[in-house]
Amino acid sequence: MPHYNAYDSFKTKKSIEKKQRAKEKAFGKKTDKVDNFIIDGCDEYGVVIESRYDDAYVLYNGEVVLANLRKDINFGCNQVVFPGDKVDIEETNGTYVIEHLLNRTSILSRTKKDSTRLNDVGQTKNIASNVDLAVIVVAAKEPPLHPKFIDRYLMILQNSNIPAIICLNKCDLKTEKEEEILSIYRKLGIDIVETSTYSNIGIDELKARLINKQAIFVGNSGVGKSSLTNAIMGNEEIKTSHVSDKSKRGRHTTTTSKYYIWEENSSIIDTPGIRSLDVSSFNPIEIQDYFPEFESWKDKCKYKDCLHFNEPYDSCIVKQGVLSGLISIDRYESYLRIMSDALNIKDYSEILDSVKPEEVKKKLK
Ligand SMILES: Nc1nc2c(ncn2[C@@H]2O[C@H](COP(=O)(O)OP(=O)(O)O)[C@@H](O)[C@H]2O)c(=O)[nH]1
Ligand SMILES: [Mg+2]
Ligand SMILES: [Zn+2]
Repeated sequence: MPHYNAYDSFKTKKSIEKKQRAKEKAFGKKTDKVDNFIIDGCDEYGVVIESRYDDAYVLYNGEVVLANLRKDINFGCNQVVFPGDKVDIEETNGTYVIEHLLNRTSILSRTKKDSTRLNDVGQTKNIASNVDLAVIVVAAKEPPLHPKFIDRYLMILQNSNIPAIICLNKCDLKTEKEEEILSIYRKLGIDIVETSTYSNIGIDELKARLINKQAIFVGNSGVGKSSLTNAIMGNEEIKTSHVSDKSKRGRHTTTTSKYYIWEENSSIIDTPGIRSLDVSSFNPIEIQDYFPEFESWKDKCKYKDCLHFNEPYDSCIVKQGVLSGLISIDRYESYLRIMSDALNIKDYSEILDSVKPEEVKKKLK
């Protein structure tokens, strides 16, 4: 696993300097920034369960405490610690302070790692730390299952080097159509667990995947992440919302990521719906790397730097793979959608139409 550290949060000189100035204003002298904030280990660490603007709820010695960030690193930046972070805590007269952050094994981020464009605090979009496994939760229905909801998450997770599985929740509502979509991911070798929190199906299977791991639930609002967390926790502590009948969309109940321990060494981070992956930091030529099924085709494209986008059909073997039905058109559509975001092009429908396999065309008639 690659090693990321908290400097990810203080990415560029510009933002560090800005904070340094703010600190100097507050403390009236130069300090050595965050240099001694990150350490390799300590005797007893706490785990951040919810981070706020300049403090965090930390699970420490079996209880949840509210801890402030150490003064010299607390300068109005809400991107210092994240759920899952291990922190060294000091207590003085009932006041808790996060003195150090333990080195991270992974950090889940919505933006591309090590990008030169991560140049101010507002753009850093880290979600959780030290994640061993991510569960992409989707619903069979309400909201409807669509590959586009899965593909961006797969991209985020691969980019963050975090292993992922898919959990199809609300399997009580599953039909043939959803099974077809799932088969795309089965072919890609992704582990899929089907669950229903209503019928108590698949919960043990899901637990078996999560045991001894720090796991995270990601997925759109309303798919059942909090209900699954409830089912695994085995109590009713976590409130879930009701899908409003009008829009069939879940209402936001979880507004920040939260951390739950359900077994010794086994935890779940429940996240609010992550709206989008920020693709502006990806180089368009790299996006195909996140679509492994293009792999065996793309080297045969006429142009070495083929983007499988605007290139003519007869020069692009990936497009031919889509037309022949050997590459899923839904996945290709996801690819086009992400590419058009990255290239800042609004409409990709013409490209998509040009590769629709005959049977798809017939269906549409
Ligand atoms: N039919 C069905 N509905 C479910 C299931 N699990 C959760 N729901 C409902 O889906 C809605 C959203 O659930 P919630 O856990 O808040 O989703 P979250 O936004 O992903 O955390 C709630 O109304 C739940 O009662 C399930 O297995 N089957
Ligand atoms: Mg929720
Ligand atoms: Zn091509």
